[in-house]
Amino acid sequence: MTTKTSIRPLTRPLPQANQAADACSRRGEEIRFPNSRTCHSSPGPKRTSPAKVSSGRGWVRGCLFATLLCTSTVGHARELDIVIVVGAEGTEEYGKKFKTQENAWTAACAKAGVTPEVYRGEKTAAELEERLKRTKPDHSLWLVLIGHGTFDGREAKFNAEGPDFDAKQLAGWLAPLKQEVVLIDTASASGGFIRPLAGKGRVIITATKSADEVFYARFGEHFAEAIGGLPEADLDQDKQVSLLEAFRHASKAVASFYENEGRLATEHALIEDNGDGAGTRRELLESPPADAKLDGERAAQLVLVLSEEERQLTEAQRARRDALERDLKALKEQRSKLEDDVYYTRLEALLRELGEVYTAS
Ligand SMILES: [Ca+2]
Ligand SMILES: [Ca+2]
Repeated sequence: MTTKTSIRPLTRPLPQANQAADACSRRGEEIRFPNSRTCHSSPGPKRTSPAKVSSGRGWVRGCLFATLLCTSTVGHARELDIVIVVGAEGTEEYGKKFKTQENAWTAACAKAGVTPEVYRGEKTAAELEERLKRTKPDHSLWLVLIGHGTFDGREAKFNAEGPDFDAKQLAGWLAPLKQEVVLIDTASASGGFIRPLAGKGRVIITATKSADEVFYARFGEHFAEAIGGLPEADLDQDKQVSLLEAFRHASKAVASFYENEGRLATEHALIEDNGDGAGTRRELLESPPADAKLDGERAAQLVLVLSEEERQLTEAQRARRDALERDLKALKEQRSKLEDDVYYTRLEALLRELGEVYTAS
């Protein structure tokens, strides 16, 4: 666990900060601390993978993991519940597709050390409502919807066996939950689930951009394949696939499908994790407009199948680390508005706390 430490100006960086600076130097970045050395190098080696994405945190994590003084190779238990809902298949062909997705999720959960709960059948809606009432408050929840969706012009619905349920109903069932909730709705018309369900502590991924996109959505097939750790989906090459990476991989695969088929795309996936109720498409993440408030920051930190290094952190350590990384990103975004001394003092303090998270294990 992290212990709170009063921060005072350093005459030289702590070992962790020093190593962060060294790693930074190797990558051709610049980092300076007040009253300490400047680390400034020529451009580092060029990245060879065109798919690799700069997360802005990789170098920090890399060198801090190198300082992780962990004597145990046993991973910590996950405080994560995965609830999978499989809807009405409609036809045998779709039933097979849904089963393939369910199997991919089950396999991914097995790799993650999490036992998924699967709901299907005539009582799906009622059983899901009851299940959500029993959610453990100290566990985060991922809810995965696999199936068809519908839109009657007013409400987007998930087509369960037995009675359907709509976005407002699901929002009501989830309302009492205080923990972080991830909703991955891979059904057609799922875009209609974003606005009623968005909010603080929510990550929502939908196969379509609106309730109007009602044709069968392929997004879920690719997402289920990626979330288990598909190497091609690991854009930042940290040996794990985040929710954001799975979203980007699946969105791109869907776009390629329609392009290769010469067909007009009938599905455009969205991700929403900043709580404003407006989802972001992959294309915007590829070329973000200046000052755009895009989604994806939190989703980039959430992973089902953790890398070997990540498994050495407890959930509490990971949560603290994730919060510090968000603070680090926010600080960098304010860089132009801050005096050098203020910026580097805050940067140093954050790196020091990050170091404490890793050495506390
Ligand atoms: Ca990754
Ligand atoms: Ca948003």
